[in-house]
Amino acid sequence: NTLGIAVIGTGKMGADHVRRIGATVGGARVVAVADPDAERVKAVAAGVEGAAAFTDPAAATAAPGVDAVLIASPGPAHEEAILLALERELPVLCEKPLTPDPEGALRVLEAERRLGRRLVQVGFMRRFDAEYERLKELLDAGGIGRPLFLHCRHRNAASPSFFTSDMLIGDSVVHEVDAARWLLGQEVTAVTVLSPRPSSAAPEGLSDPRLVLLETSGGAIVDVEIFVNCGFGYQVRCEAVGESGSARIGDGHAMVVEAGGRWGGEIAQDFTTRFADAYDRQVRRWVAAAARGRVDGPDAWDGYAAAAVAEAGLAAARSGVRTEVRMVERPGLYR
Ligand code: ISE
Repeated sequence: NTLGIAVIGTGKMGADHVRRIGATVGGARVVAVADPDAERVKAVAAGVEGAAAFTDPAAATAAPGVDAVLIASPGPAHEEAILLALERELPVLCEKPLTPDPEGALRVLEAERRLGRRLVQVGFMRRFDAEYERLKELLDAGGIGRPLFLHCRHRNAASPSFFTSDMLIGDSVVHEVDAARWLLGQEVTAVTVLSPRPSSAAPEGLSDPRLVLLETSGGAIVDVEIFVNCGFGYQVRCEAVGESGSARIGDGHAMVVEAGGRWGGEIAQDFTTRFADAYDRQVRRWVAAAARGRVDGPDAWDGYAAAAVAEAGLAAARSGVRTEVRMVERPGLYR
């Protein structure tokens, strides 16, 4: 029995997921794709046998054979697409951010509360990355003692033309927010954002890079350098410092070449390359759980928490002062 998937949004991530479902994910196939760009969606559908193209997400979600929905449209379009899927009680994998603001995420939580079950997984794919998993195992086993700091570096070679200063926090640092919550098993309670004079490589008006400080409920501190026009490649690093040791991931030294009197390696240029395995495993796990009508990855609560932290981060970036995160109490469904 194959799971029929509707993919909403056929930009960079949506097209990559369509390719992935065809190439590396068993037990599932794409039966519908939707994108407001009619030419683009037709071209993507043409590459998949039996996939129908739509410009309207509602029509794609209601198409025959759709058992689950993968949402990869821009953040502001997520809420509507999720609610459409939930109306039909379909399992959802939604790219991050779940919603750009906590209010939208709360409406998703409310829709799941009415259904009485969780159907939404958020695309925090770092939880499926082998290095992150090892770090989490080490921390959980107490291998470096109580964590004091996470020092994170998040660099993109270049930002796309539509990228804004808010997106450095809401679209990029949101990954570190989720990774920190997951690795530490704590909530983020306060955010401070420092913005140096922008890099001259950053597009006009973009506050890039930035330093984001997160405080957590267990008294740890997470510092994140976000630099989305670093020029040289895609790098995501994390060093955990605990009371009795430290551990580092993301050096990317999978292969070191020594030749011609030099040593060196390659730096991935893009997240679809660096996290290719994580994306594959994420979608496979989602498909396996969705086939049983379940969610076993990061859920809507995780999406809400990240949105609440992002909201505090945006306020902190504007005001320049430390801003506390406001969150509702965790509903029973998510405990
Ligand atoms: C993008 O949306 C991602 O999710 C990438 O992982 C991140 O590195 C990038 O900065 C975001 O724009």
